[in-house]
Amino acid sequence: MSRLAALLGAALLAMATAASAETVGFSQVGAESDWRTAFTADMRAEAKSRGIDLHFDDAQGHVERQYAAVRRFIAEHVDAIVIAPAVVTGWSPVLTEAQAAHIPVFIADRSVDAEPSLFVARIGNDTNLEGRLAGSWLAQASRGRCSIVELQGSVGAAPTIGRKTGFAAVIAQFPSMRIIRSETGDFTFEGGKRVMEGFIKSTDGLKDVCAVWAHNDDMLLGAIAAMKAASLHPGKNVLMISVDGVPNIYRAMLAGETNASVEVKSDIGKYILDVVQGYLHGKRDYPKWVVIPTDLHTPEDAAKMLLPRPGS
Ligand code: GZL
Repeated sequence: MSRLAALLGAALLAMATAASAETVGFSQVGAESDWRTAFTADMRAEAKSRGIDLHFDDAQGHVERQYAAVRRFIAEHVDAIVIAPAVVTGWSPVLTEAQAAHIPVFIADRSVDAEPSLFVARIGNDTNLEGRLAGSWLAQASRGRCSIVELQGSVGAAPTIGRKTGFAAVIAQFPSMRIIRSETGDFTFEGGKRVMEGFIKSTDGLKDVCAVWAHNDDMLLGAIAAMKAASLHPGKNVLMISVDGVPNIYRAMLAGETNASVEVKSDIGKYILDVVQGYLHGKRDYPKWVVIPTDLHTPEDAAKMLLPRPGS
């Protein structure tokens, strides 16, 4: 009898656990960069560790697919929806539909320009600060005299807007610092390589260029590949700076090919799901923006930054 009772108890516990597990829809931008794929892996692992049933959708960079994913999550009657938005605009209609269905929405990573009442909170980094930190580092490294080429992120994405604005605000204080070329590489390695190949082939090439500023590490790594193929020396006679702090940028620092990266934490699943589960369990005093901290790293930090993180 005791064996049967134990089996029944285990079955009831499993049923109760399954019944209490939250179902969360997660609409992800895509898989355009090492930062993005690390964020996705972290969200999947964190959801699994919490027994959350994660409905995942990769929009492959197309915001229209994100709208469709959110509508699918609504039809699936998920308990909550997390969105990492590809672009800042166009979100109000589908967020209104989620609100009408009484499903709480949480914005993760990038921001949206929608009415704040349409989502519980945004859990994400300060992209304008990232641009300012990069601009400040370059002003110091170049002693305030630098002609810069810029590799922009995806058009209309919050990190593109924030980093460009923050960086420009800092260099505007230095009359001898200016951006002489700027194009989008869409946050990808291939995009950065293609844009840099175009800069190198242009009339003046990289003559007089003091620095390359890229809105993320993947584009800078692509630019480094293009520069090395043209027998140029990135990180030596051209200062190189980017954003994200992915492992390959620290490897490039150790190889002397880049000089600084502003870290954007990608292991943010715990922060996001803490807010989601807290809200589902009745907590209501969240700020509209839960800020994820950032920091700038240089080659002196690179070896340490490549060590396994505690708890990883
Ligand atoms: C973090 C994230 C950005 C990364 C890029 O702001 O939204 O998008 O910097 C990614 O690598 O494509």
